Amino acid sequence: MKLSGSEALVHALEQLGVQHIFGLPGDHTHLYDAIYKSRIKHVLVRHEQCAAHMADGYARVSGRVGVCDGANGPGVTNLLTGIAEAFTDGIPIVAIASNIRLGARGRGCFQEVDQLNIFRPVTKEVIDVQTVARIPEYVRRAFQIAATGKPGPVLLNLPLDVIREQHDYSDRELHVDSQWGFWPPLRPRAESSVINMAAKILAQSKRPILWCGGGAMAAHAWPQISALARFHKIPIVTTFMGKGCIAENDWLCAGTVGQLGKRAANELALEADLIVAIGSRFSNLDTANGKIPGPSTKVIQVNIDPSELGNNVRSDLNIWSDARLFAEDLAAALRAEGIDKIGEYTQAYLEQRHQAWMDEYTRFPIDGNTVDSNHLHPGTAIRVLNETLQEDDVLICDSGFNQIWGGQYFNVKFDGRGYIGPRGFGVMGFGLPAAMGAKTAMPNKRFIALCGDGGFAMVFHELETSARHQIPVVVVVFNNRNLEYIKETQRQHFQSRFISVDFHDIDFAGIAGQLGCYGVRVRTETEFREALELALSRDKTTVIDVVTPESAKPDRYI
Ligand SMILES: Cc1ncc(C[n+]2csc(CCOP(=O)(O)OP(=O)(O)O)c2C)c(N)n1
Ligand SMILES: [Mg+2]
Repeated sequence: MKLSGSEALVHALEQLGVQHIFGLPGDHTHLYDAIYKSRIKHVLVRHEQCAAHMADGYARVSGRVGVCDGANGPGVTNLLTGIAEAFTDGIPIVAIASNIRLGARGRGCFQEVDQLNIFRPVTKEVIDVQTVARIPEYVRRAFQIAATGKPGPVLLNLPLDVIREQHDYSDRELHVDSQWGFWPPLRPRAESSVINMAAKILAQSKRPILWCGGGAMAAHAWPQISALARFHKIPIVTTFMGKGCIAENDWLCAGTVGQLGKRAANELALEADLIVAIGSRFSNLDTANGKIPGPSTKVIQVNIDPSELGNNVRSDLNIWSDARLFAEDLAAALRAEGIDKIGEYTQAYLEQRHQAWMDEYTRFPIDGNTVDSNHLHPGTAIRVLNETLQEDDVLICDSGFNQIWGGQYFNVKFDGRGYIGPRGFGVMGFGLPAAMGAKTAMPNKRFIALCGDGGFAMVFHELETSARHQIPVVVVVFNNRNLEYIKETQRQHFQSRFISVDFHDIDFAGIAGQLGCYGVRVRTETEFREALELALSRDKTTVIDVVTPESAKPDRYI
């Protein structure tokens, strides 16, 4: 069949089940014309960084590989920050990068930049397409690499002359296997001897915990992991990336662990004699810079990326496996040995720990944080979110204190991805576009972006995108009129010599109105509750600008 490179590309994307692409055009109009003639919907954004975040949010909730695009030169470099977030969080995205003509390379022509090398450190692979006949093959390869192993982004670099060229494709050249459009498409399994060893160590432990990270979520392993925990009564702590691996109102869940985590989880992790870490790389935040696990705690580390095993924390048993298969296989091994309850923890003890964590947020405002009738404390706002949101609503956080408020106190009420955050890279501006991407993938679910005023101001232009494409989300902005996460450091360590952390007050509700969305500014619990309930019932994006005290900060235990 005779097709242009662009048409072959779109044909390949269709075979992979791609339904949406987020991006902004440039010289690759040829590709846009091919999309125009296809079943794929193009979501025009206002800034390419947001296109990458949208593809990221889309991928996280849907189990599909996210797709975004940018125009040669600045459009592609604008994608970079969003792609770096996906890389550090292990989220599969294919970034379609148009590039100047292959024939013009090296002559410093308009918009020439070394896209290939700029993206190498933040992608699993950079694919430079040089032959029109191989476009479908390269598309397949991009998706396959993005989705398999530890997922992550791939840059598909497409010179303009290659996508404009015509080629008479054979059926074989055109065929792309649809399995690579979804993740994880394949799951590696550990040998049974290793699983048996893990079962033995676990059965002998007295205070075991499961420690679940982003890899557990990437493997969609929450049904198997929560079943394992519930059957054998093993408590779970999660990293921020693993939050929701078991419903947080379950007494077996002790909450988020690490430097920004909660007391209950950290204490449990420190007193554990065995940590079974599933899909966690033991990052510096999660180990509180090496304070957890304690020196006498045994560690079994399970990861799909063998280079993570024993990398940050000494591990007594390394298991190279998909998280879901590991949980399944371990459960089967324990069953085969007739092992029922594991460890010495009593339900009463774990329940009391869980309750202590649950009670904490209901006590806000605490710790001397200033609050008056003109300001709503973020802790109170989280309580209102917990009381108002329904079981399968999803909170998507930004970077800054808002993410920590959400990570520590938001209560995921089901086993699964009820909380999403930019954990690996901590990029400001993630919340709104990631929520829009998620909503595009799952239009029947409700997504609530929780942002700081600093992060939201970097991306609020996408409200217009949300109005134009009818992608309704709820945005809650904790508006403290400053970069409080940084300001607190200046307060603590620089004797409050504040520099470049304070803004003028922006009324984001007013901006939302200008951009075709609803907006409301609230200052009290009642106003927030009413605004939230209304926002959740609407089919248009609402921004709730919550006027918070300037210096409210979440707890840090470790
Ligand atoms: C793009 C980007 N720039 C800078 C930072 C460094 N940084 C981390 S948190 C933060 C402050 C965030 O302020 P805001 O969004 O208002 O949230 P708050 O901490 O006030 O709740 C900054 C500047 C970052 N993470 N990302
Ligand atoms: Mg702020």
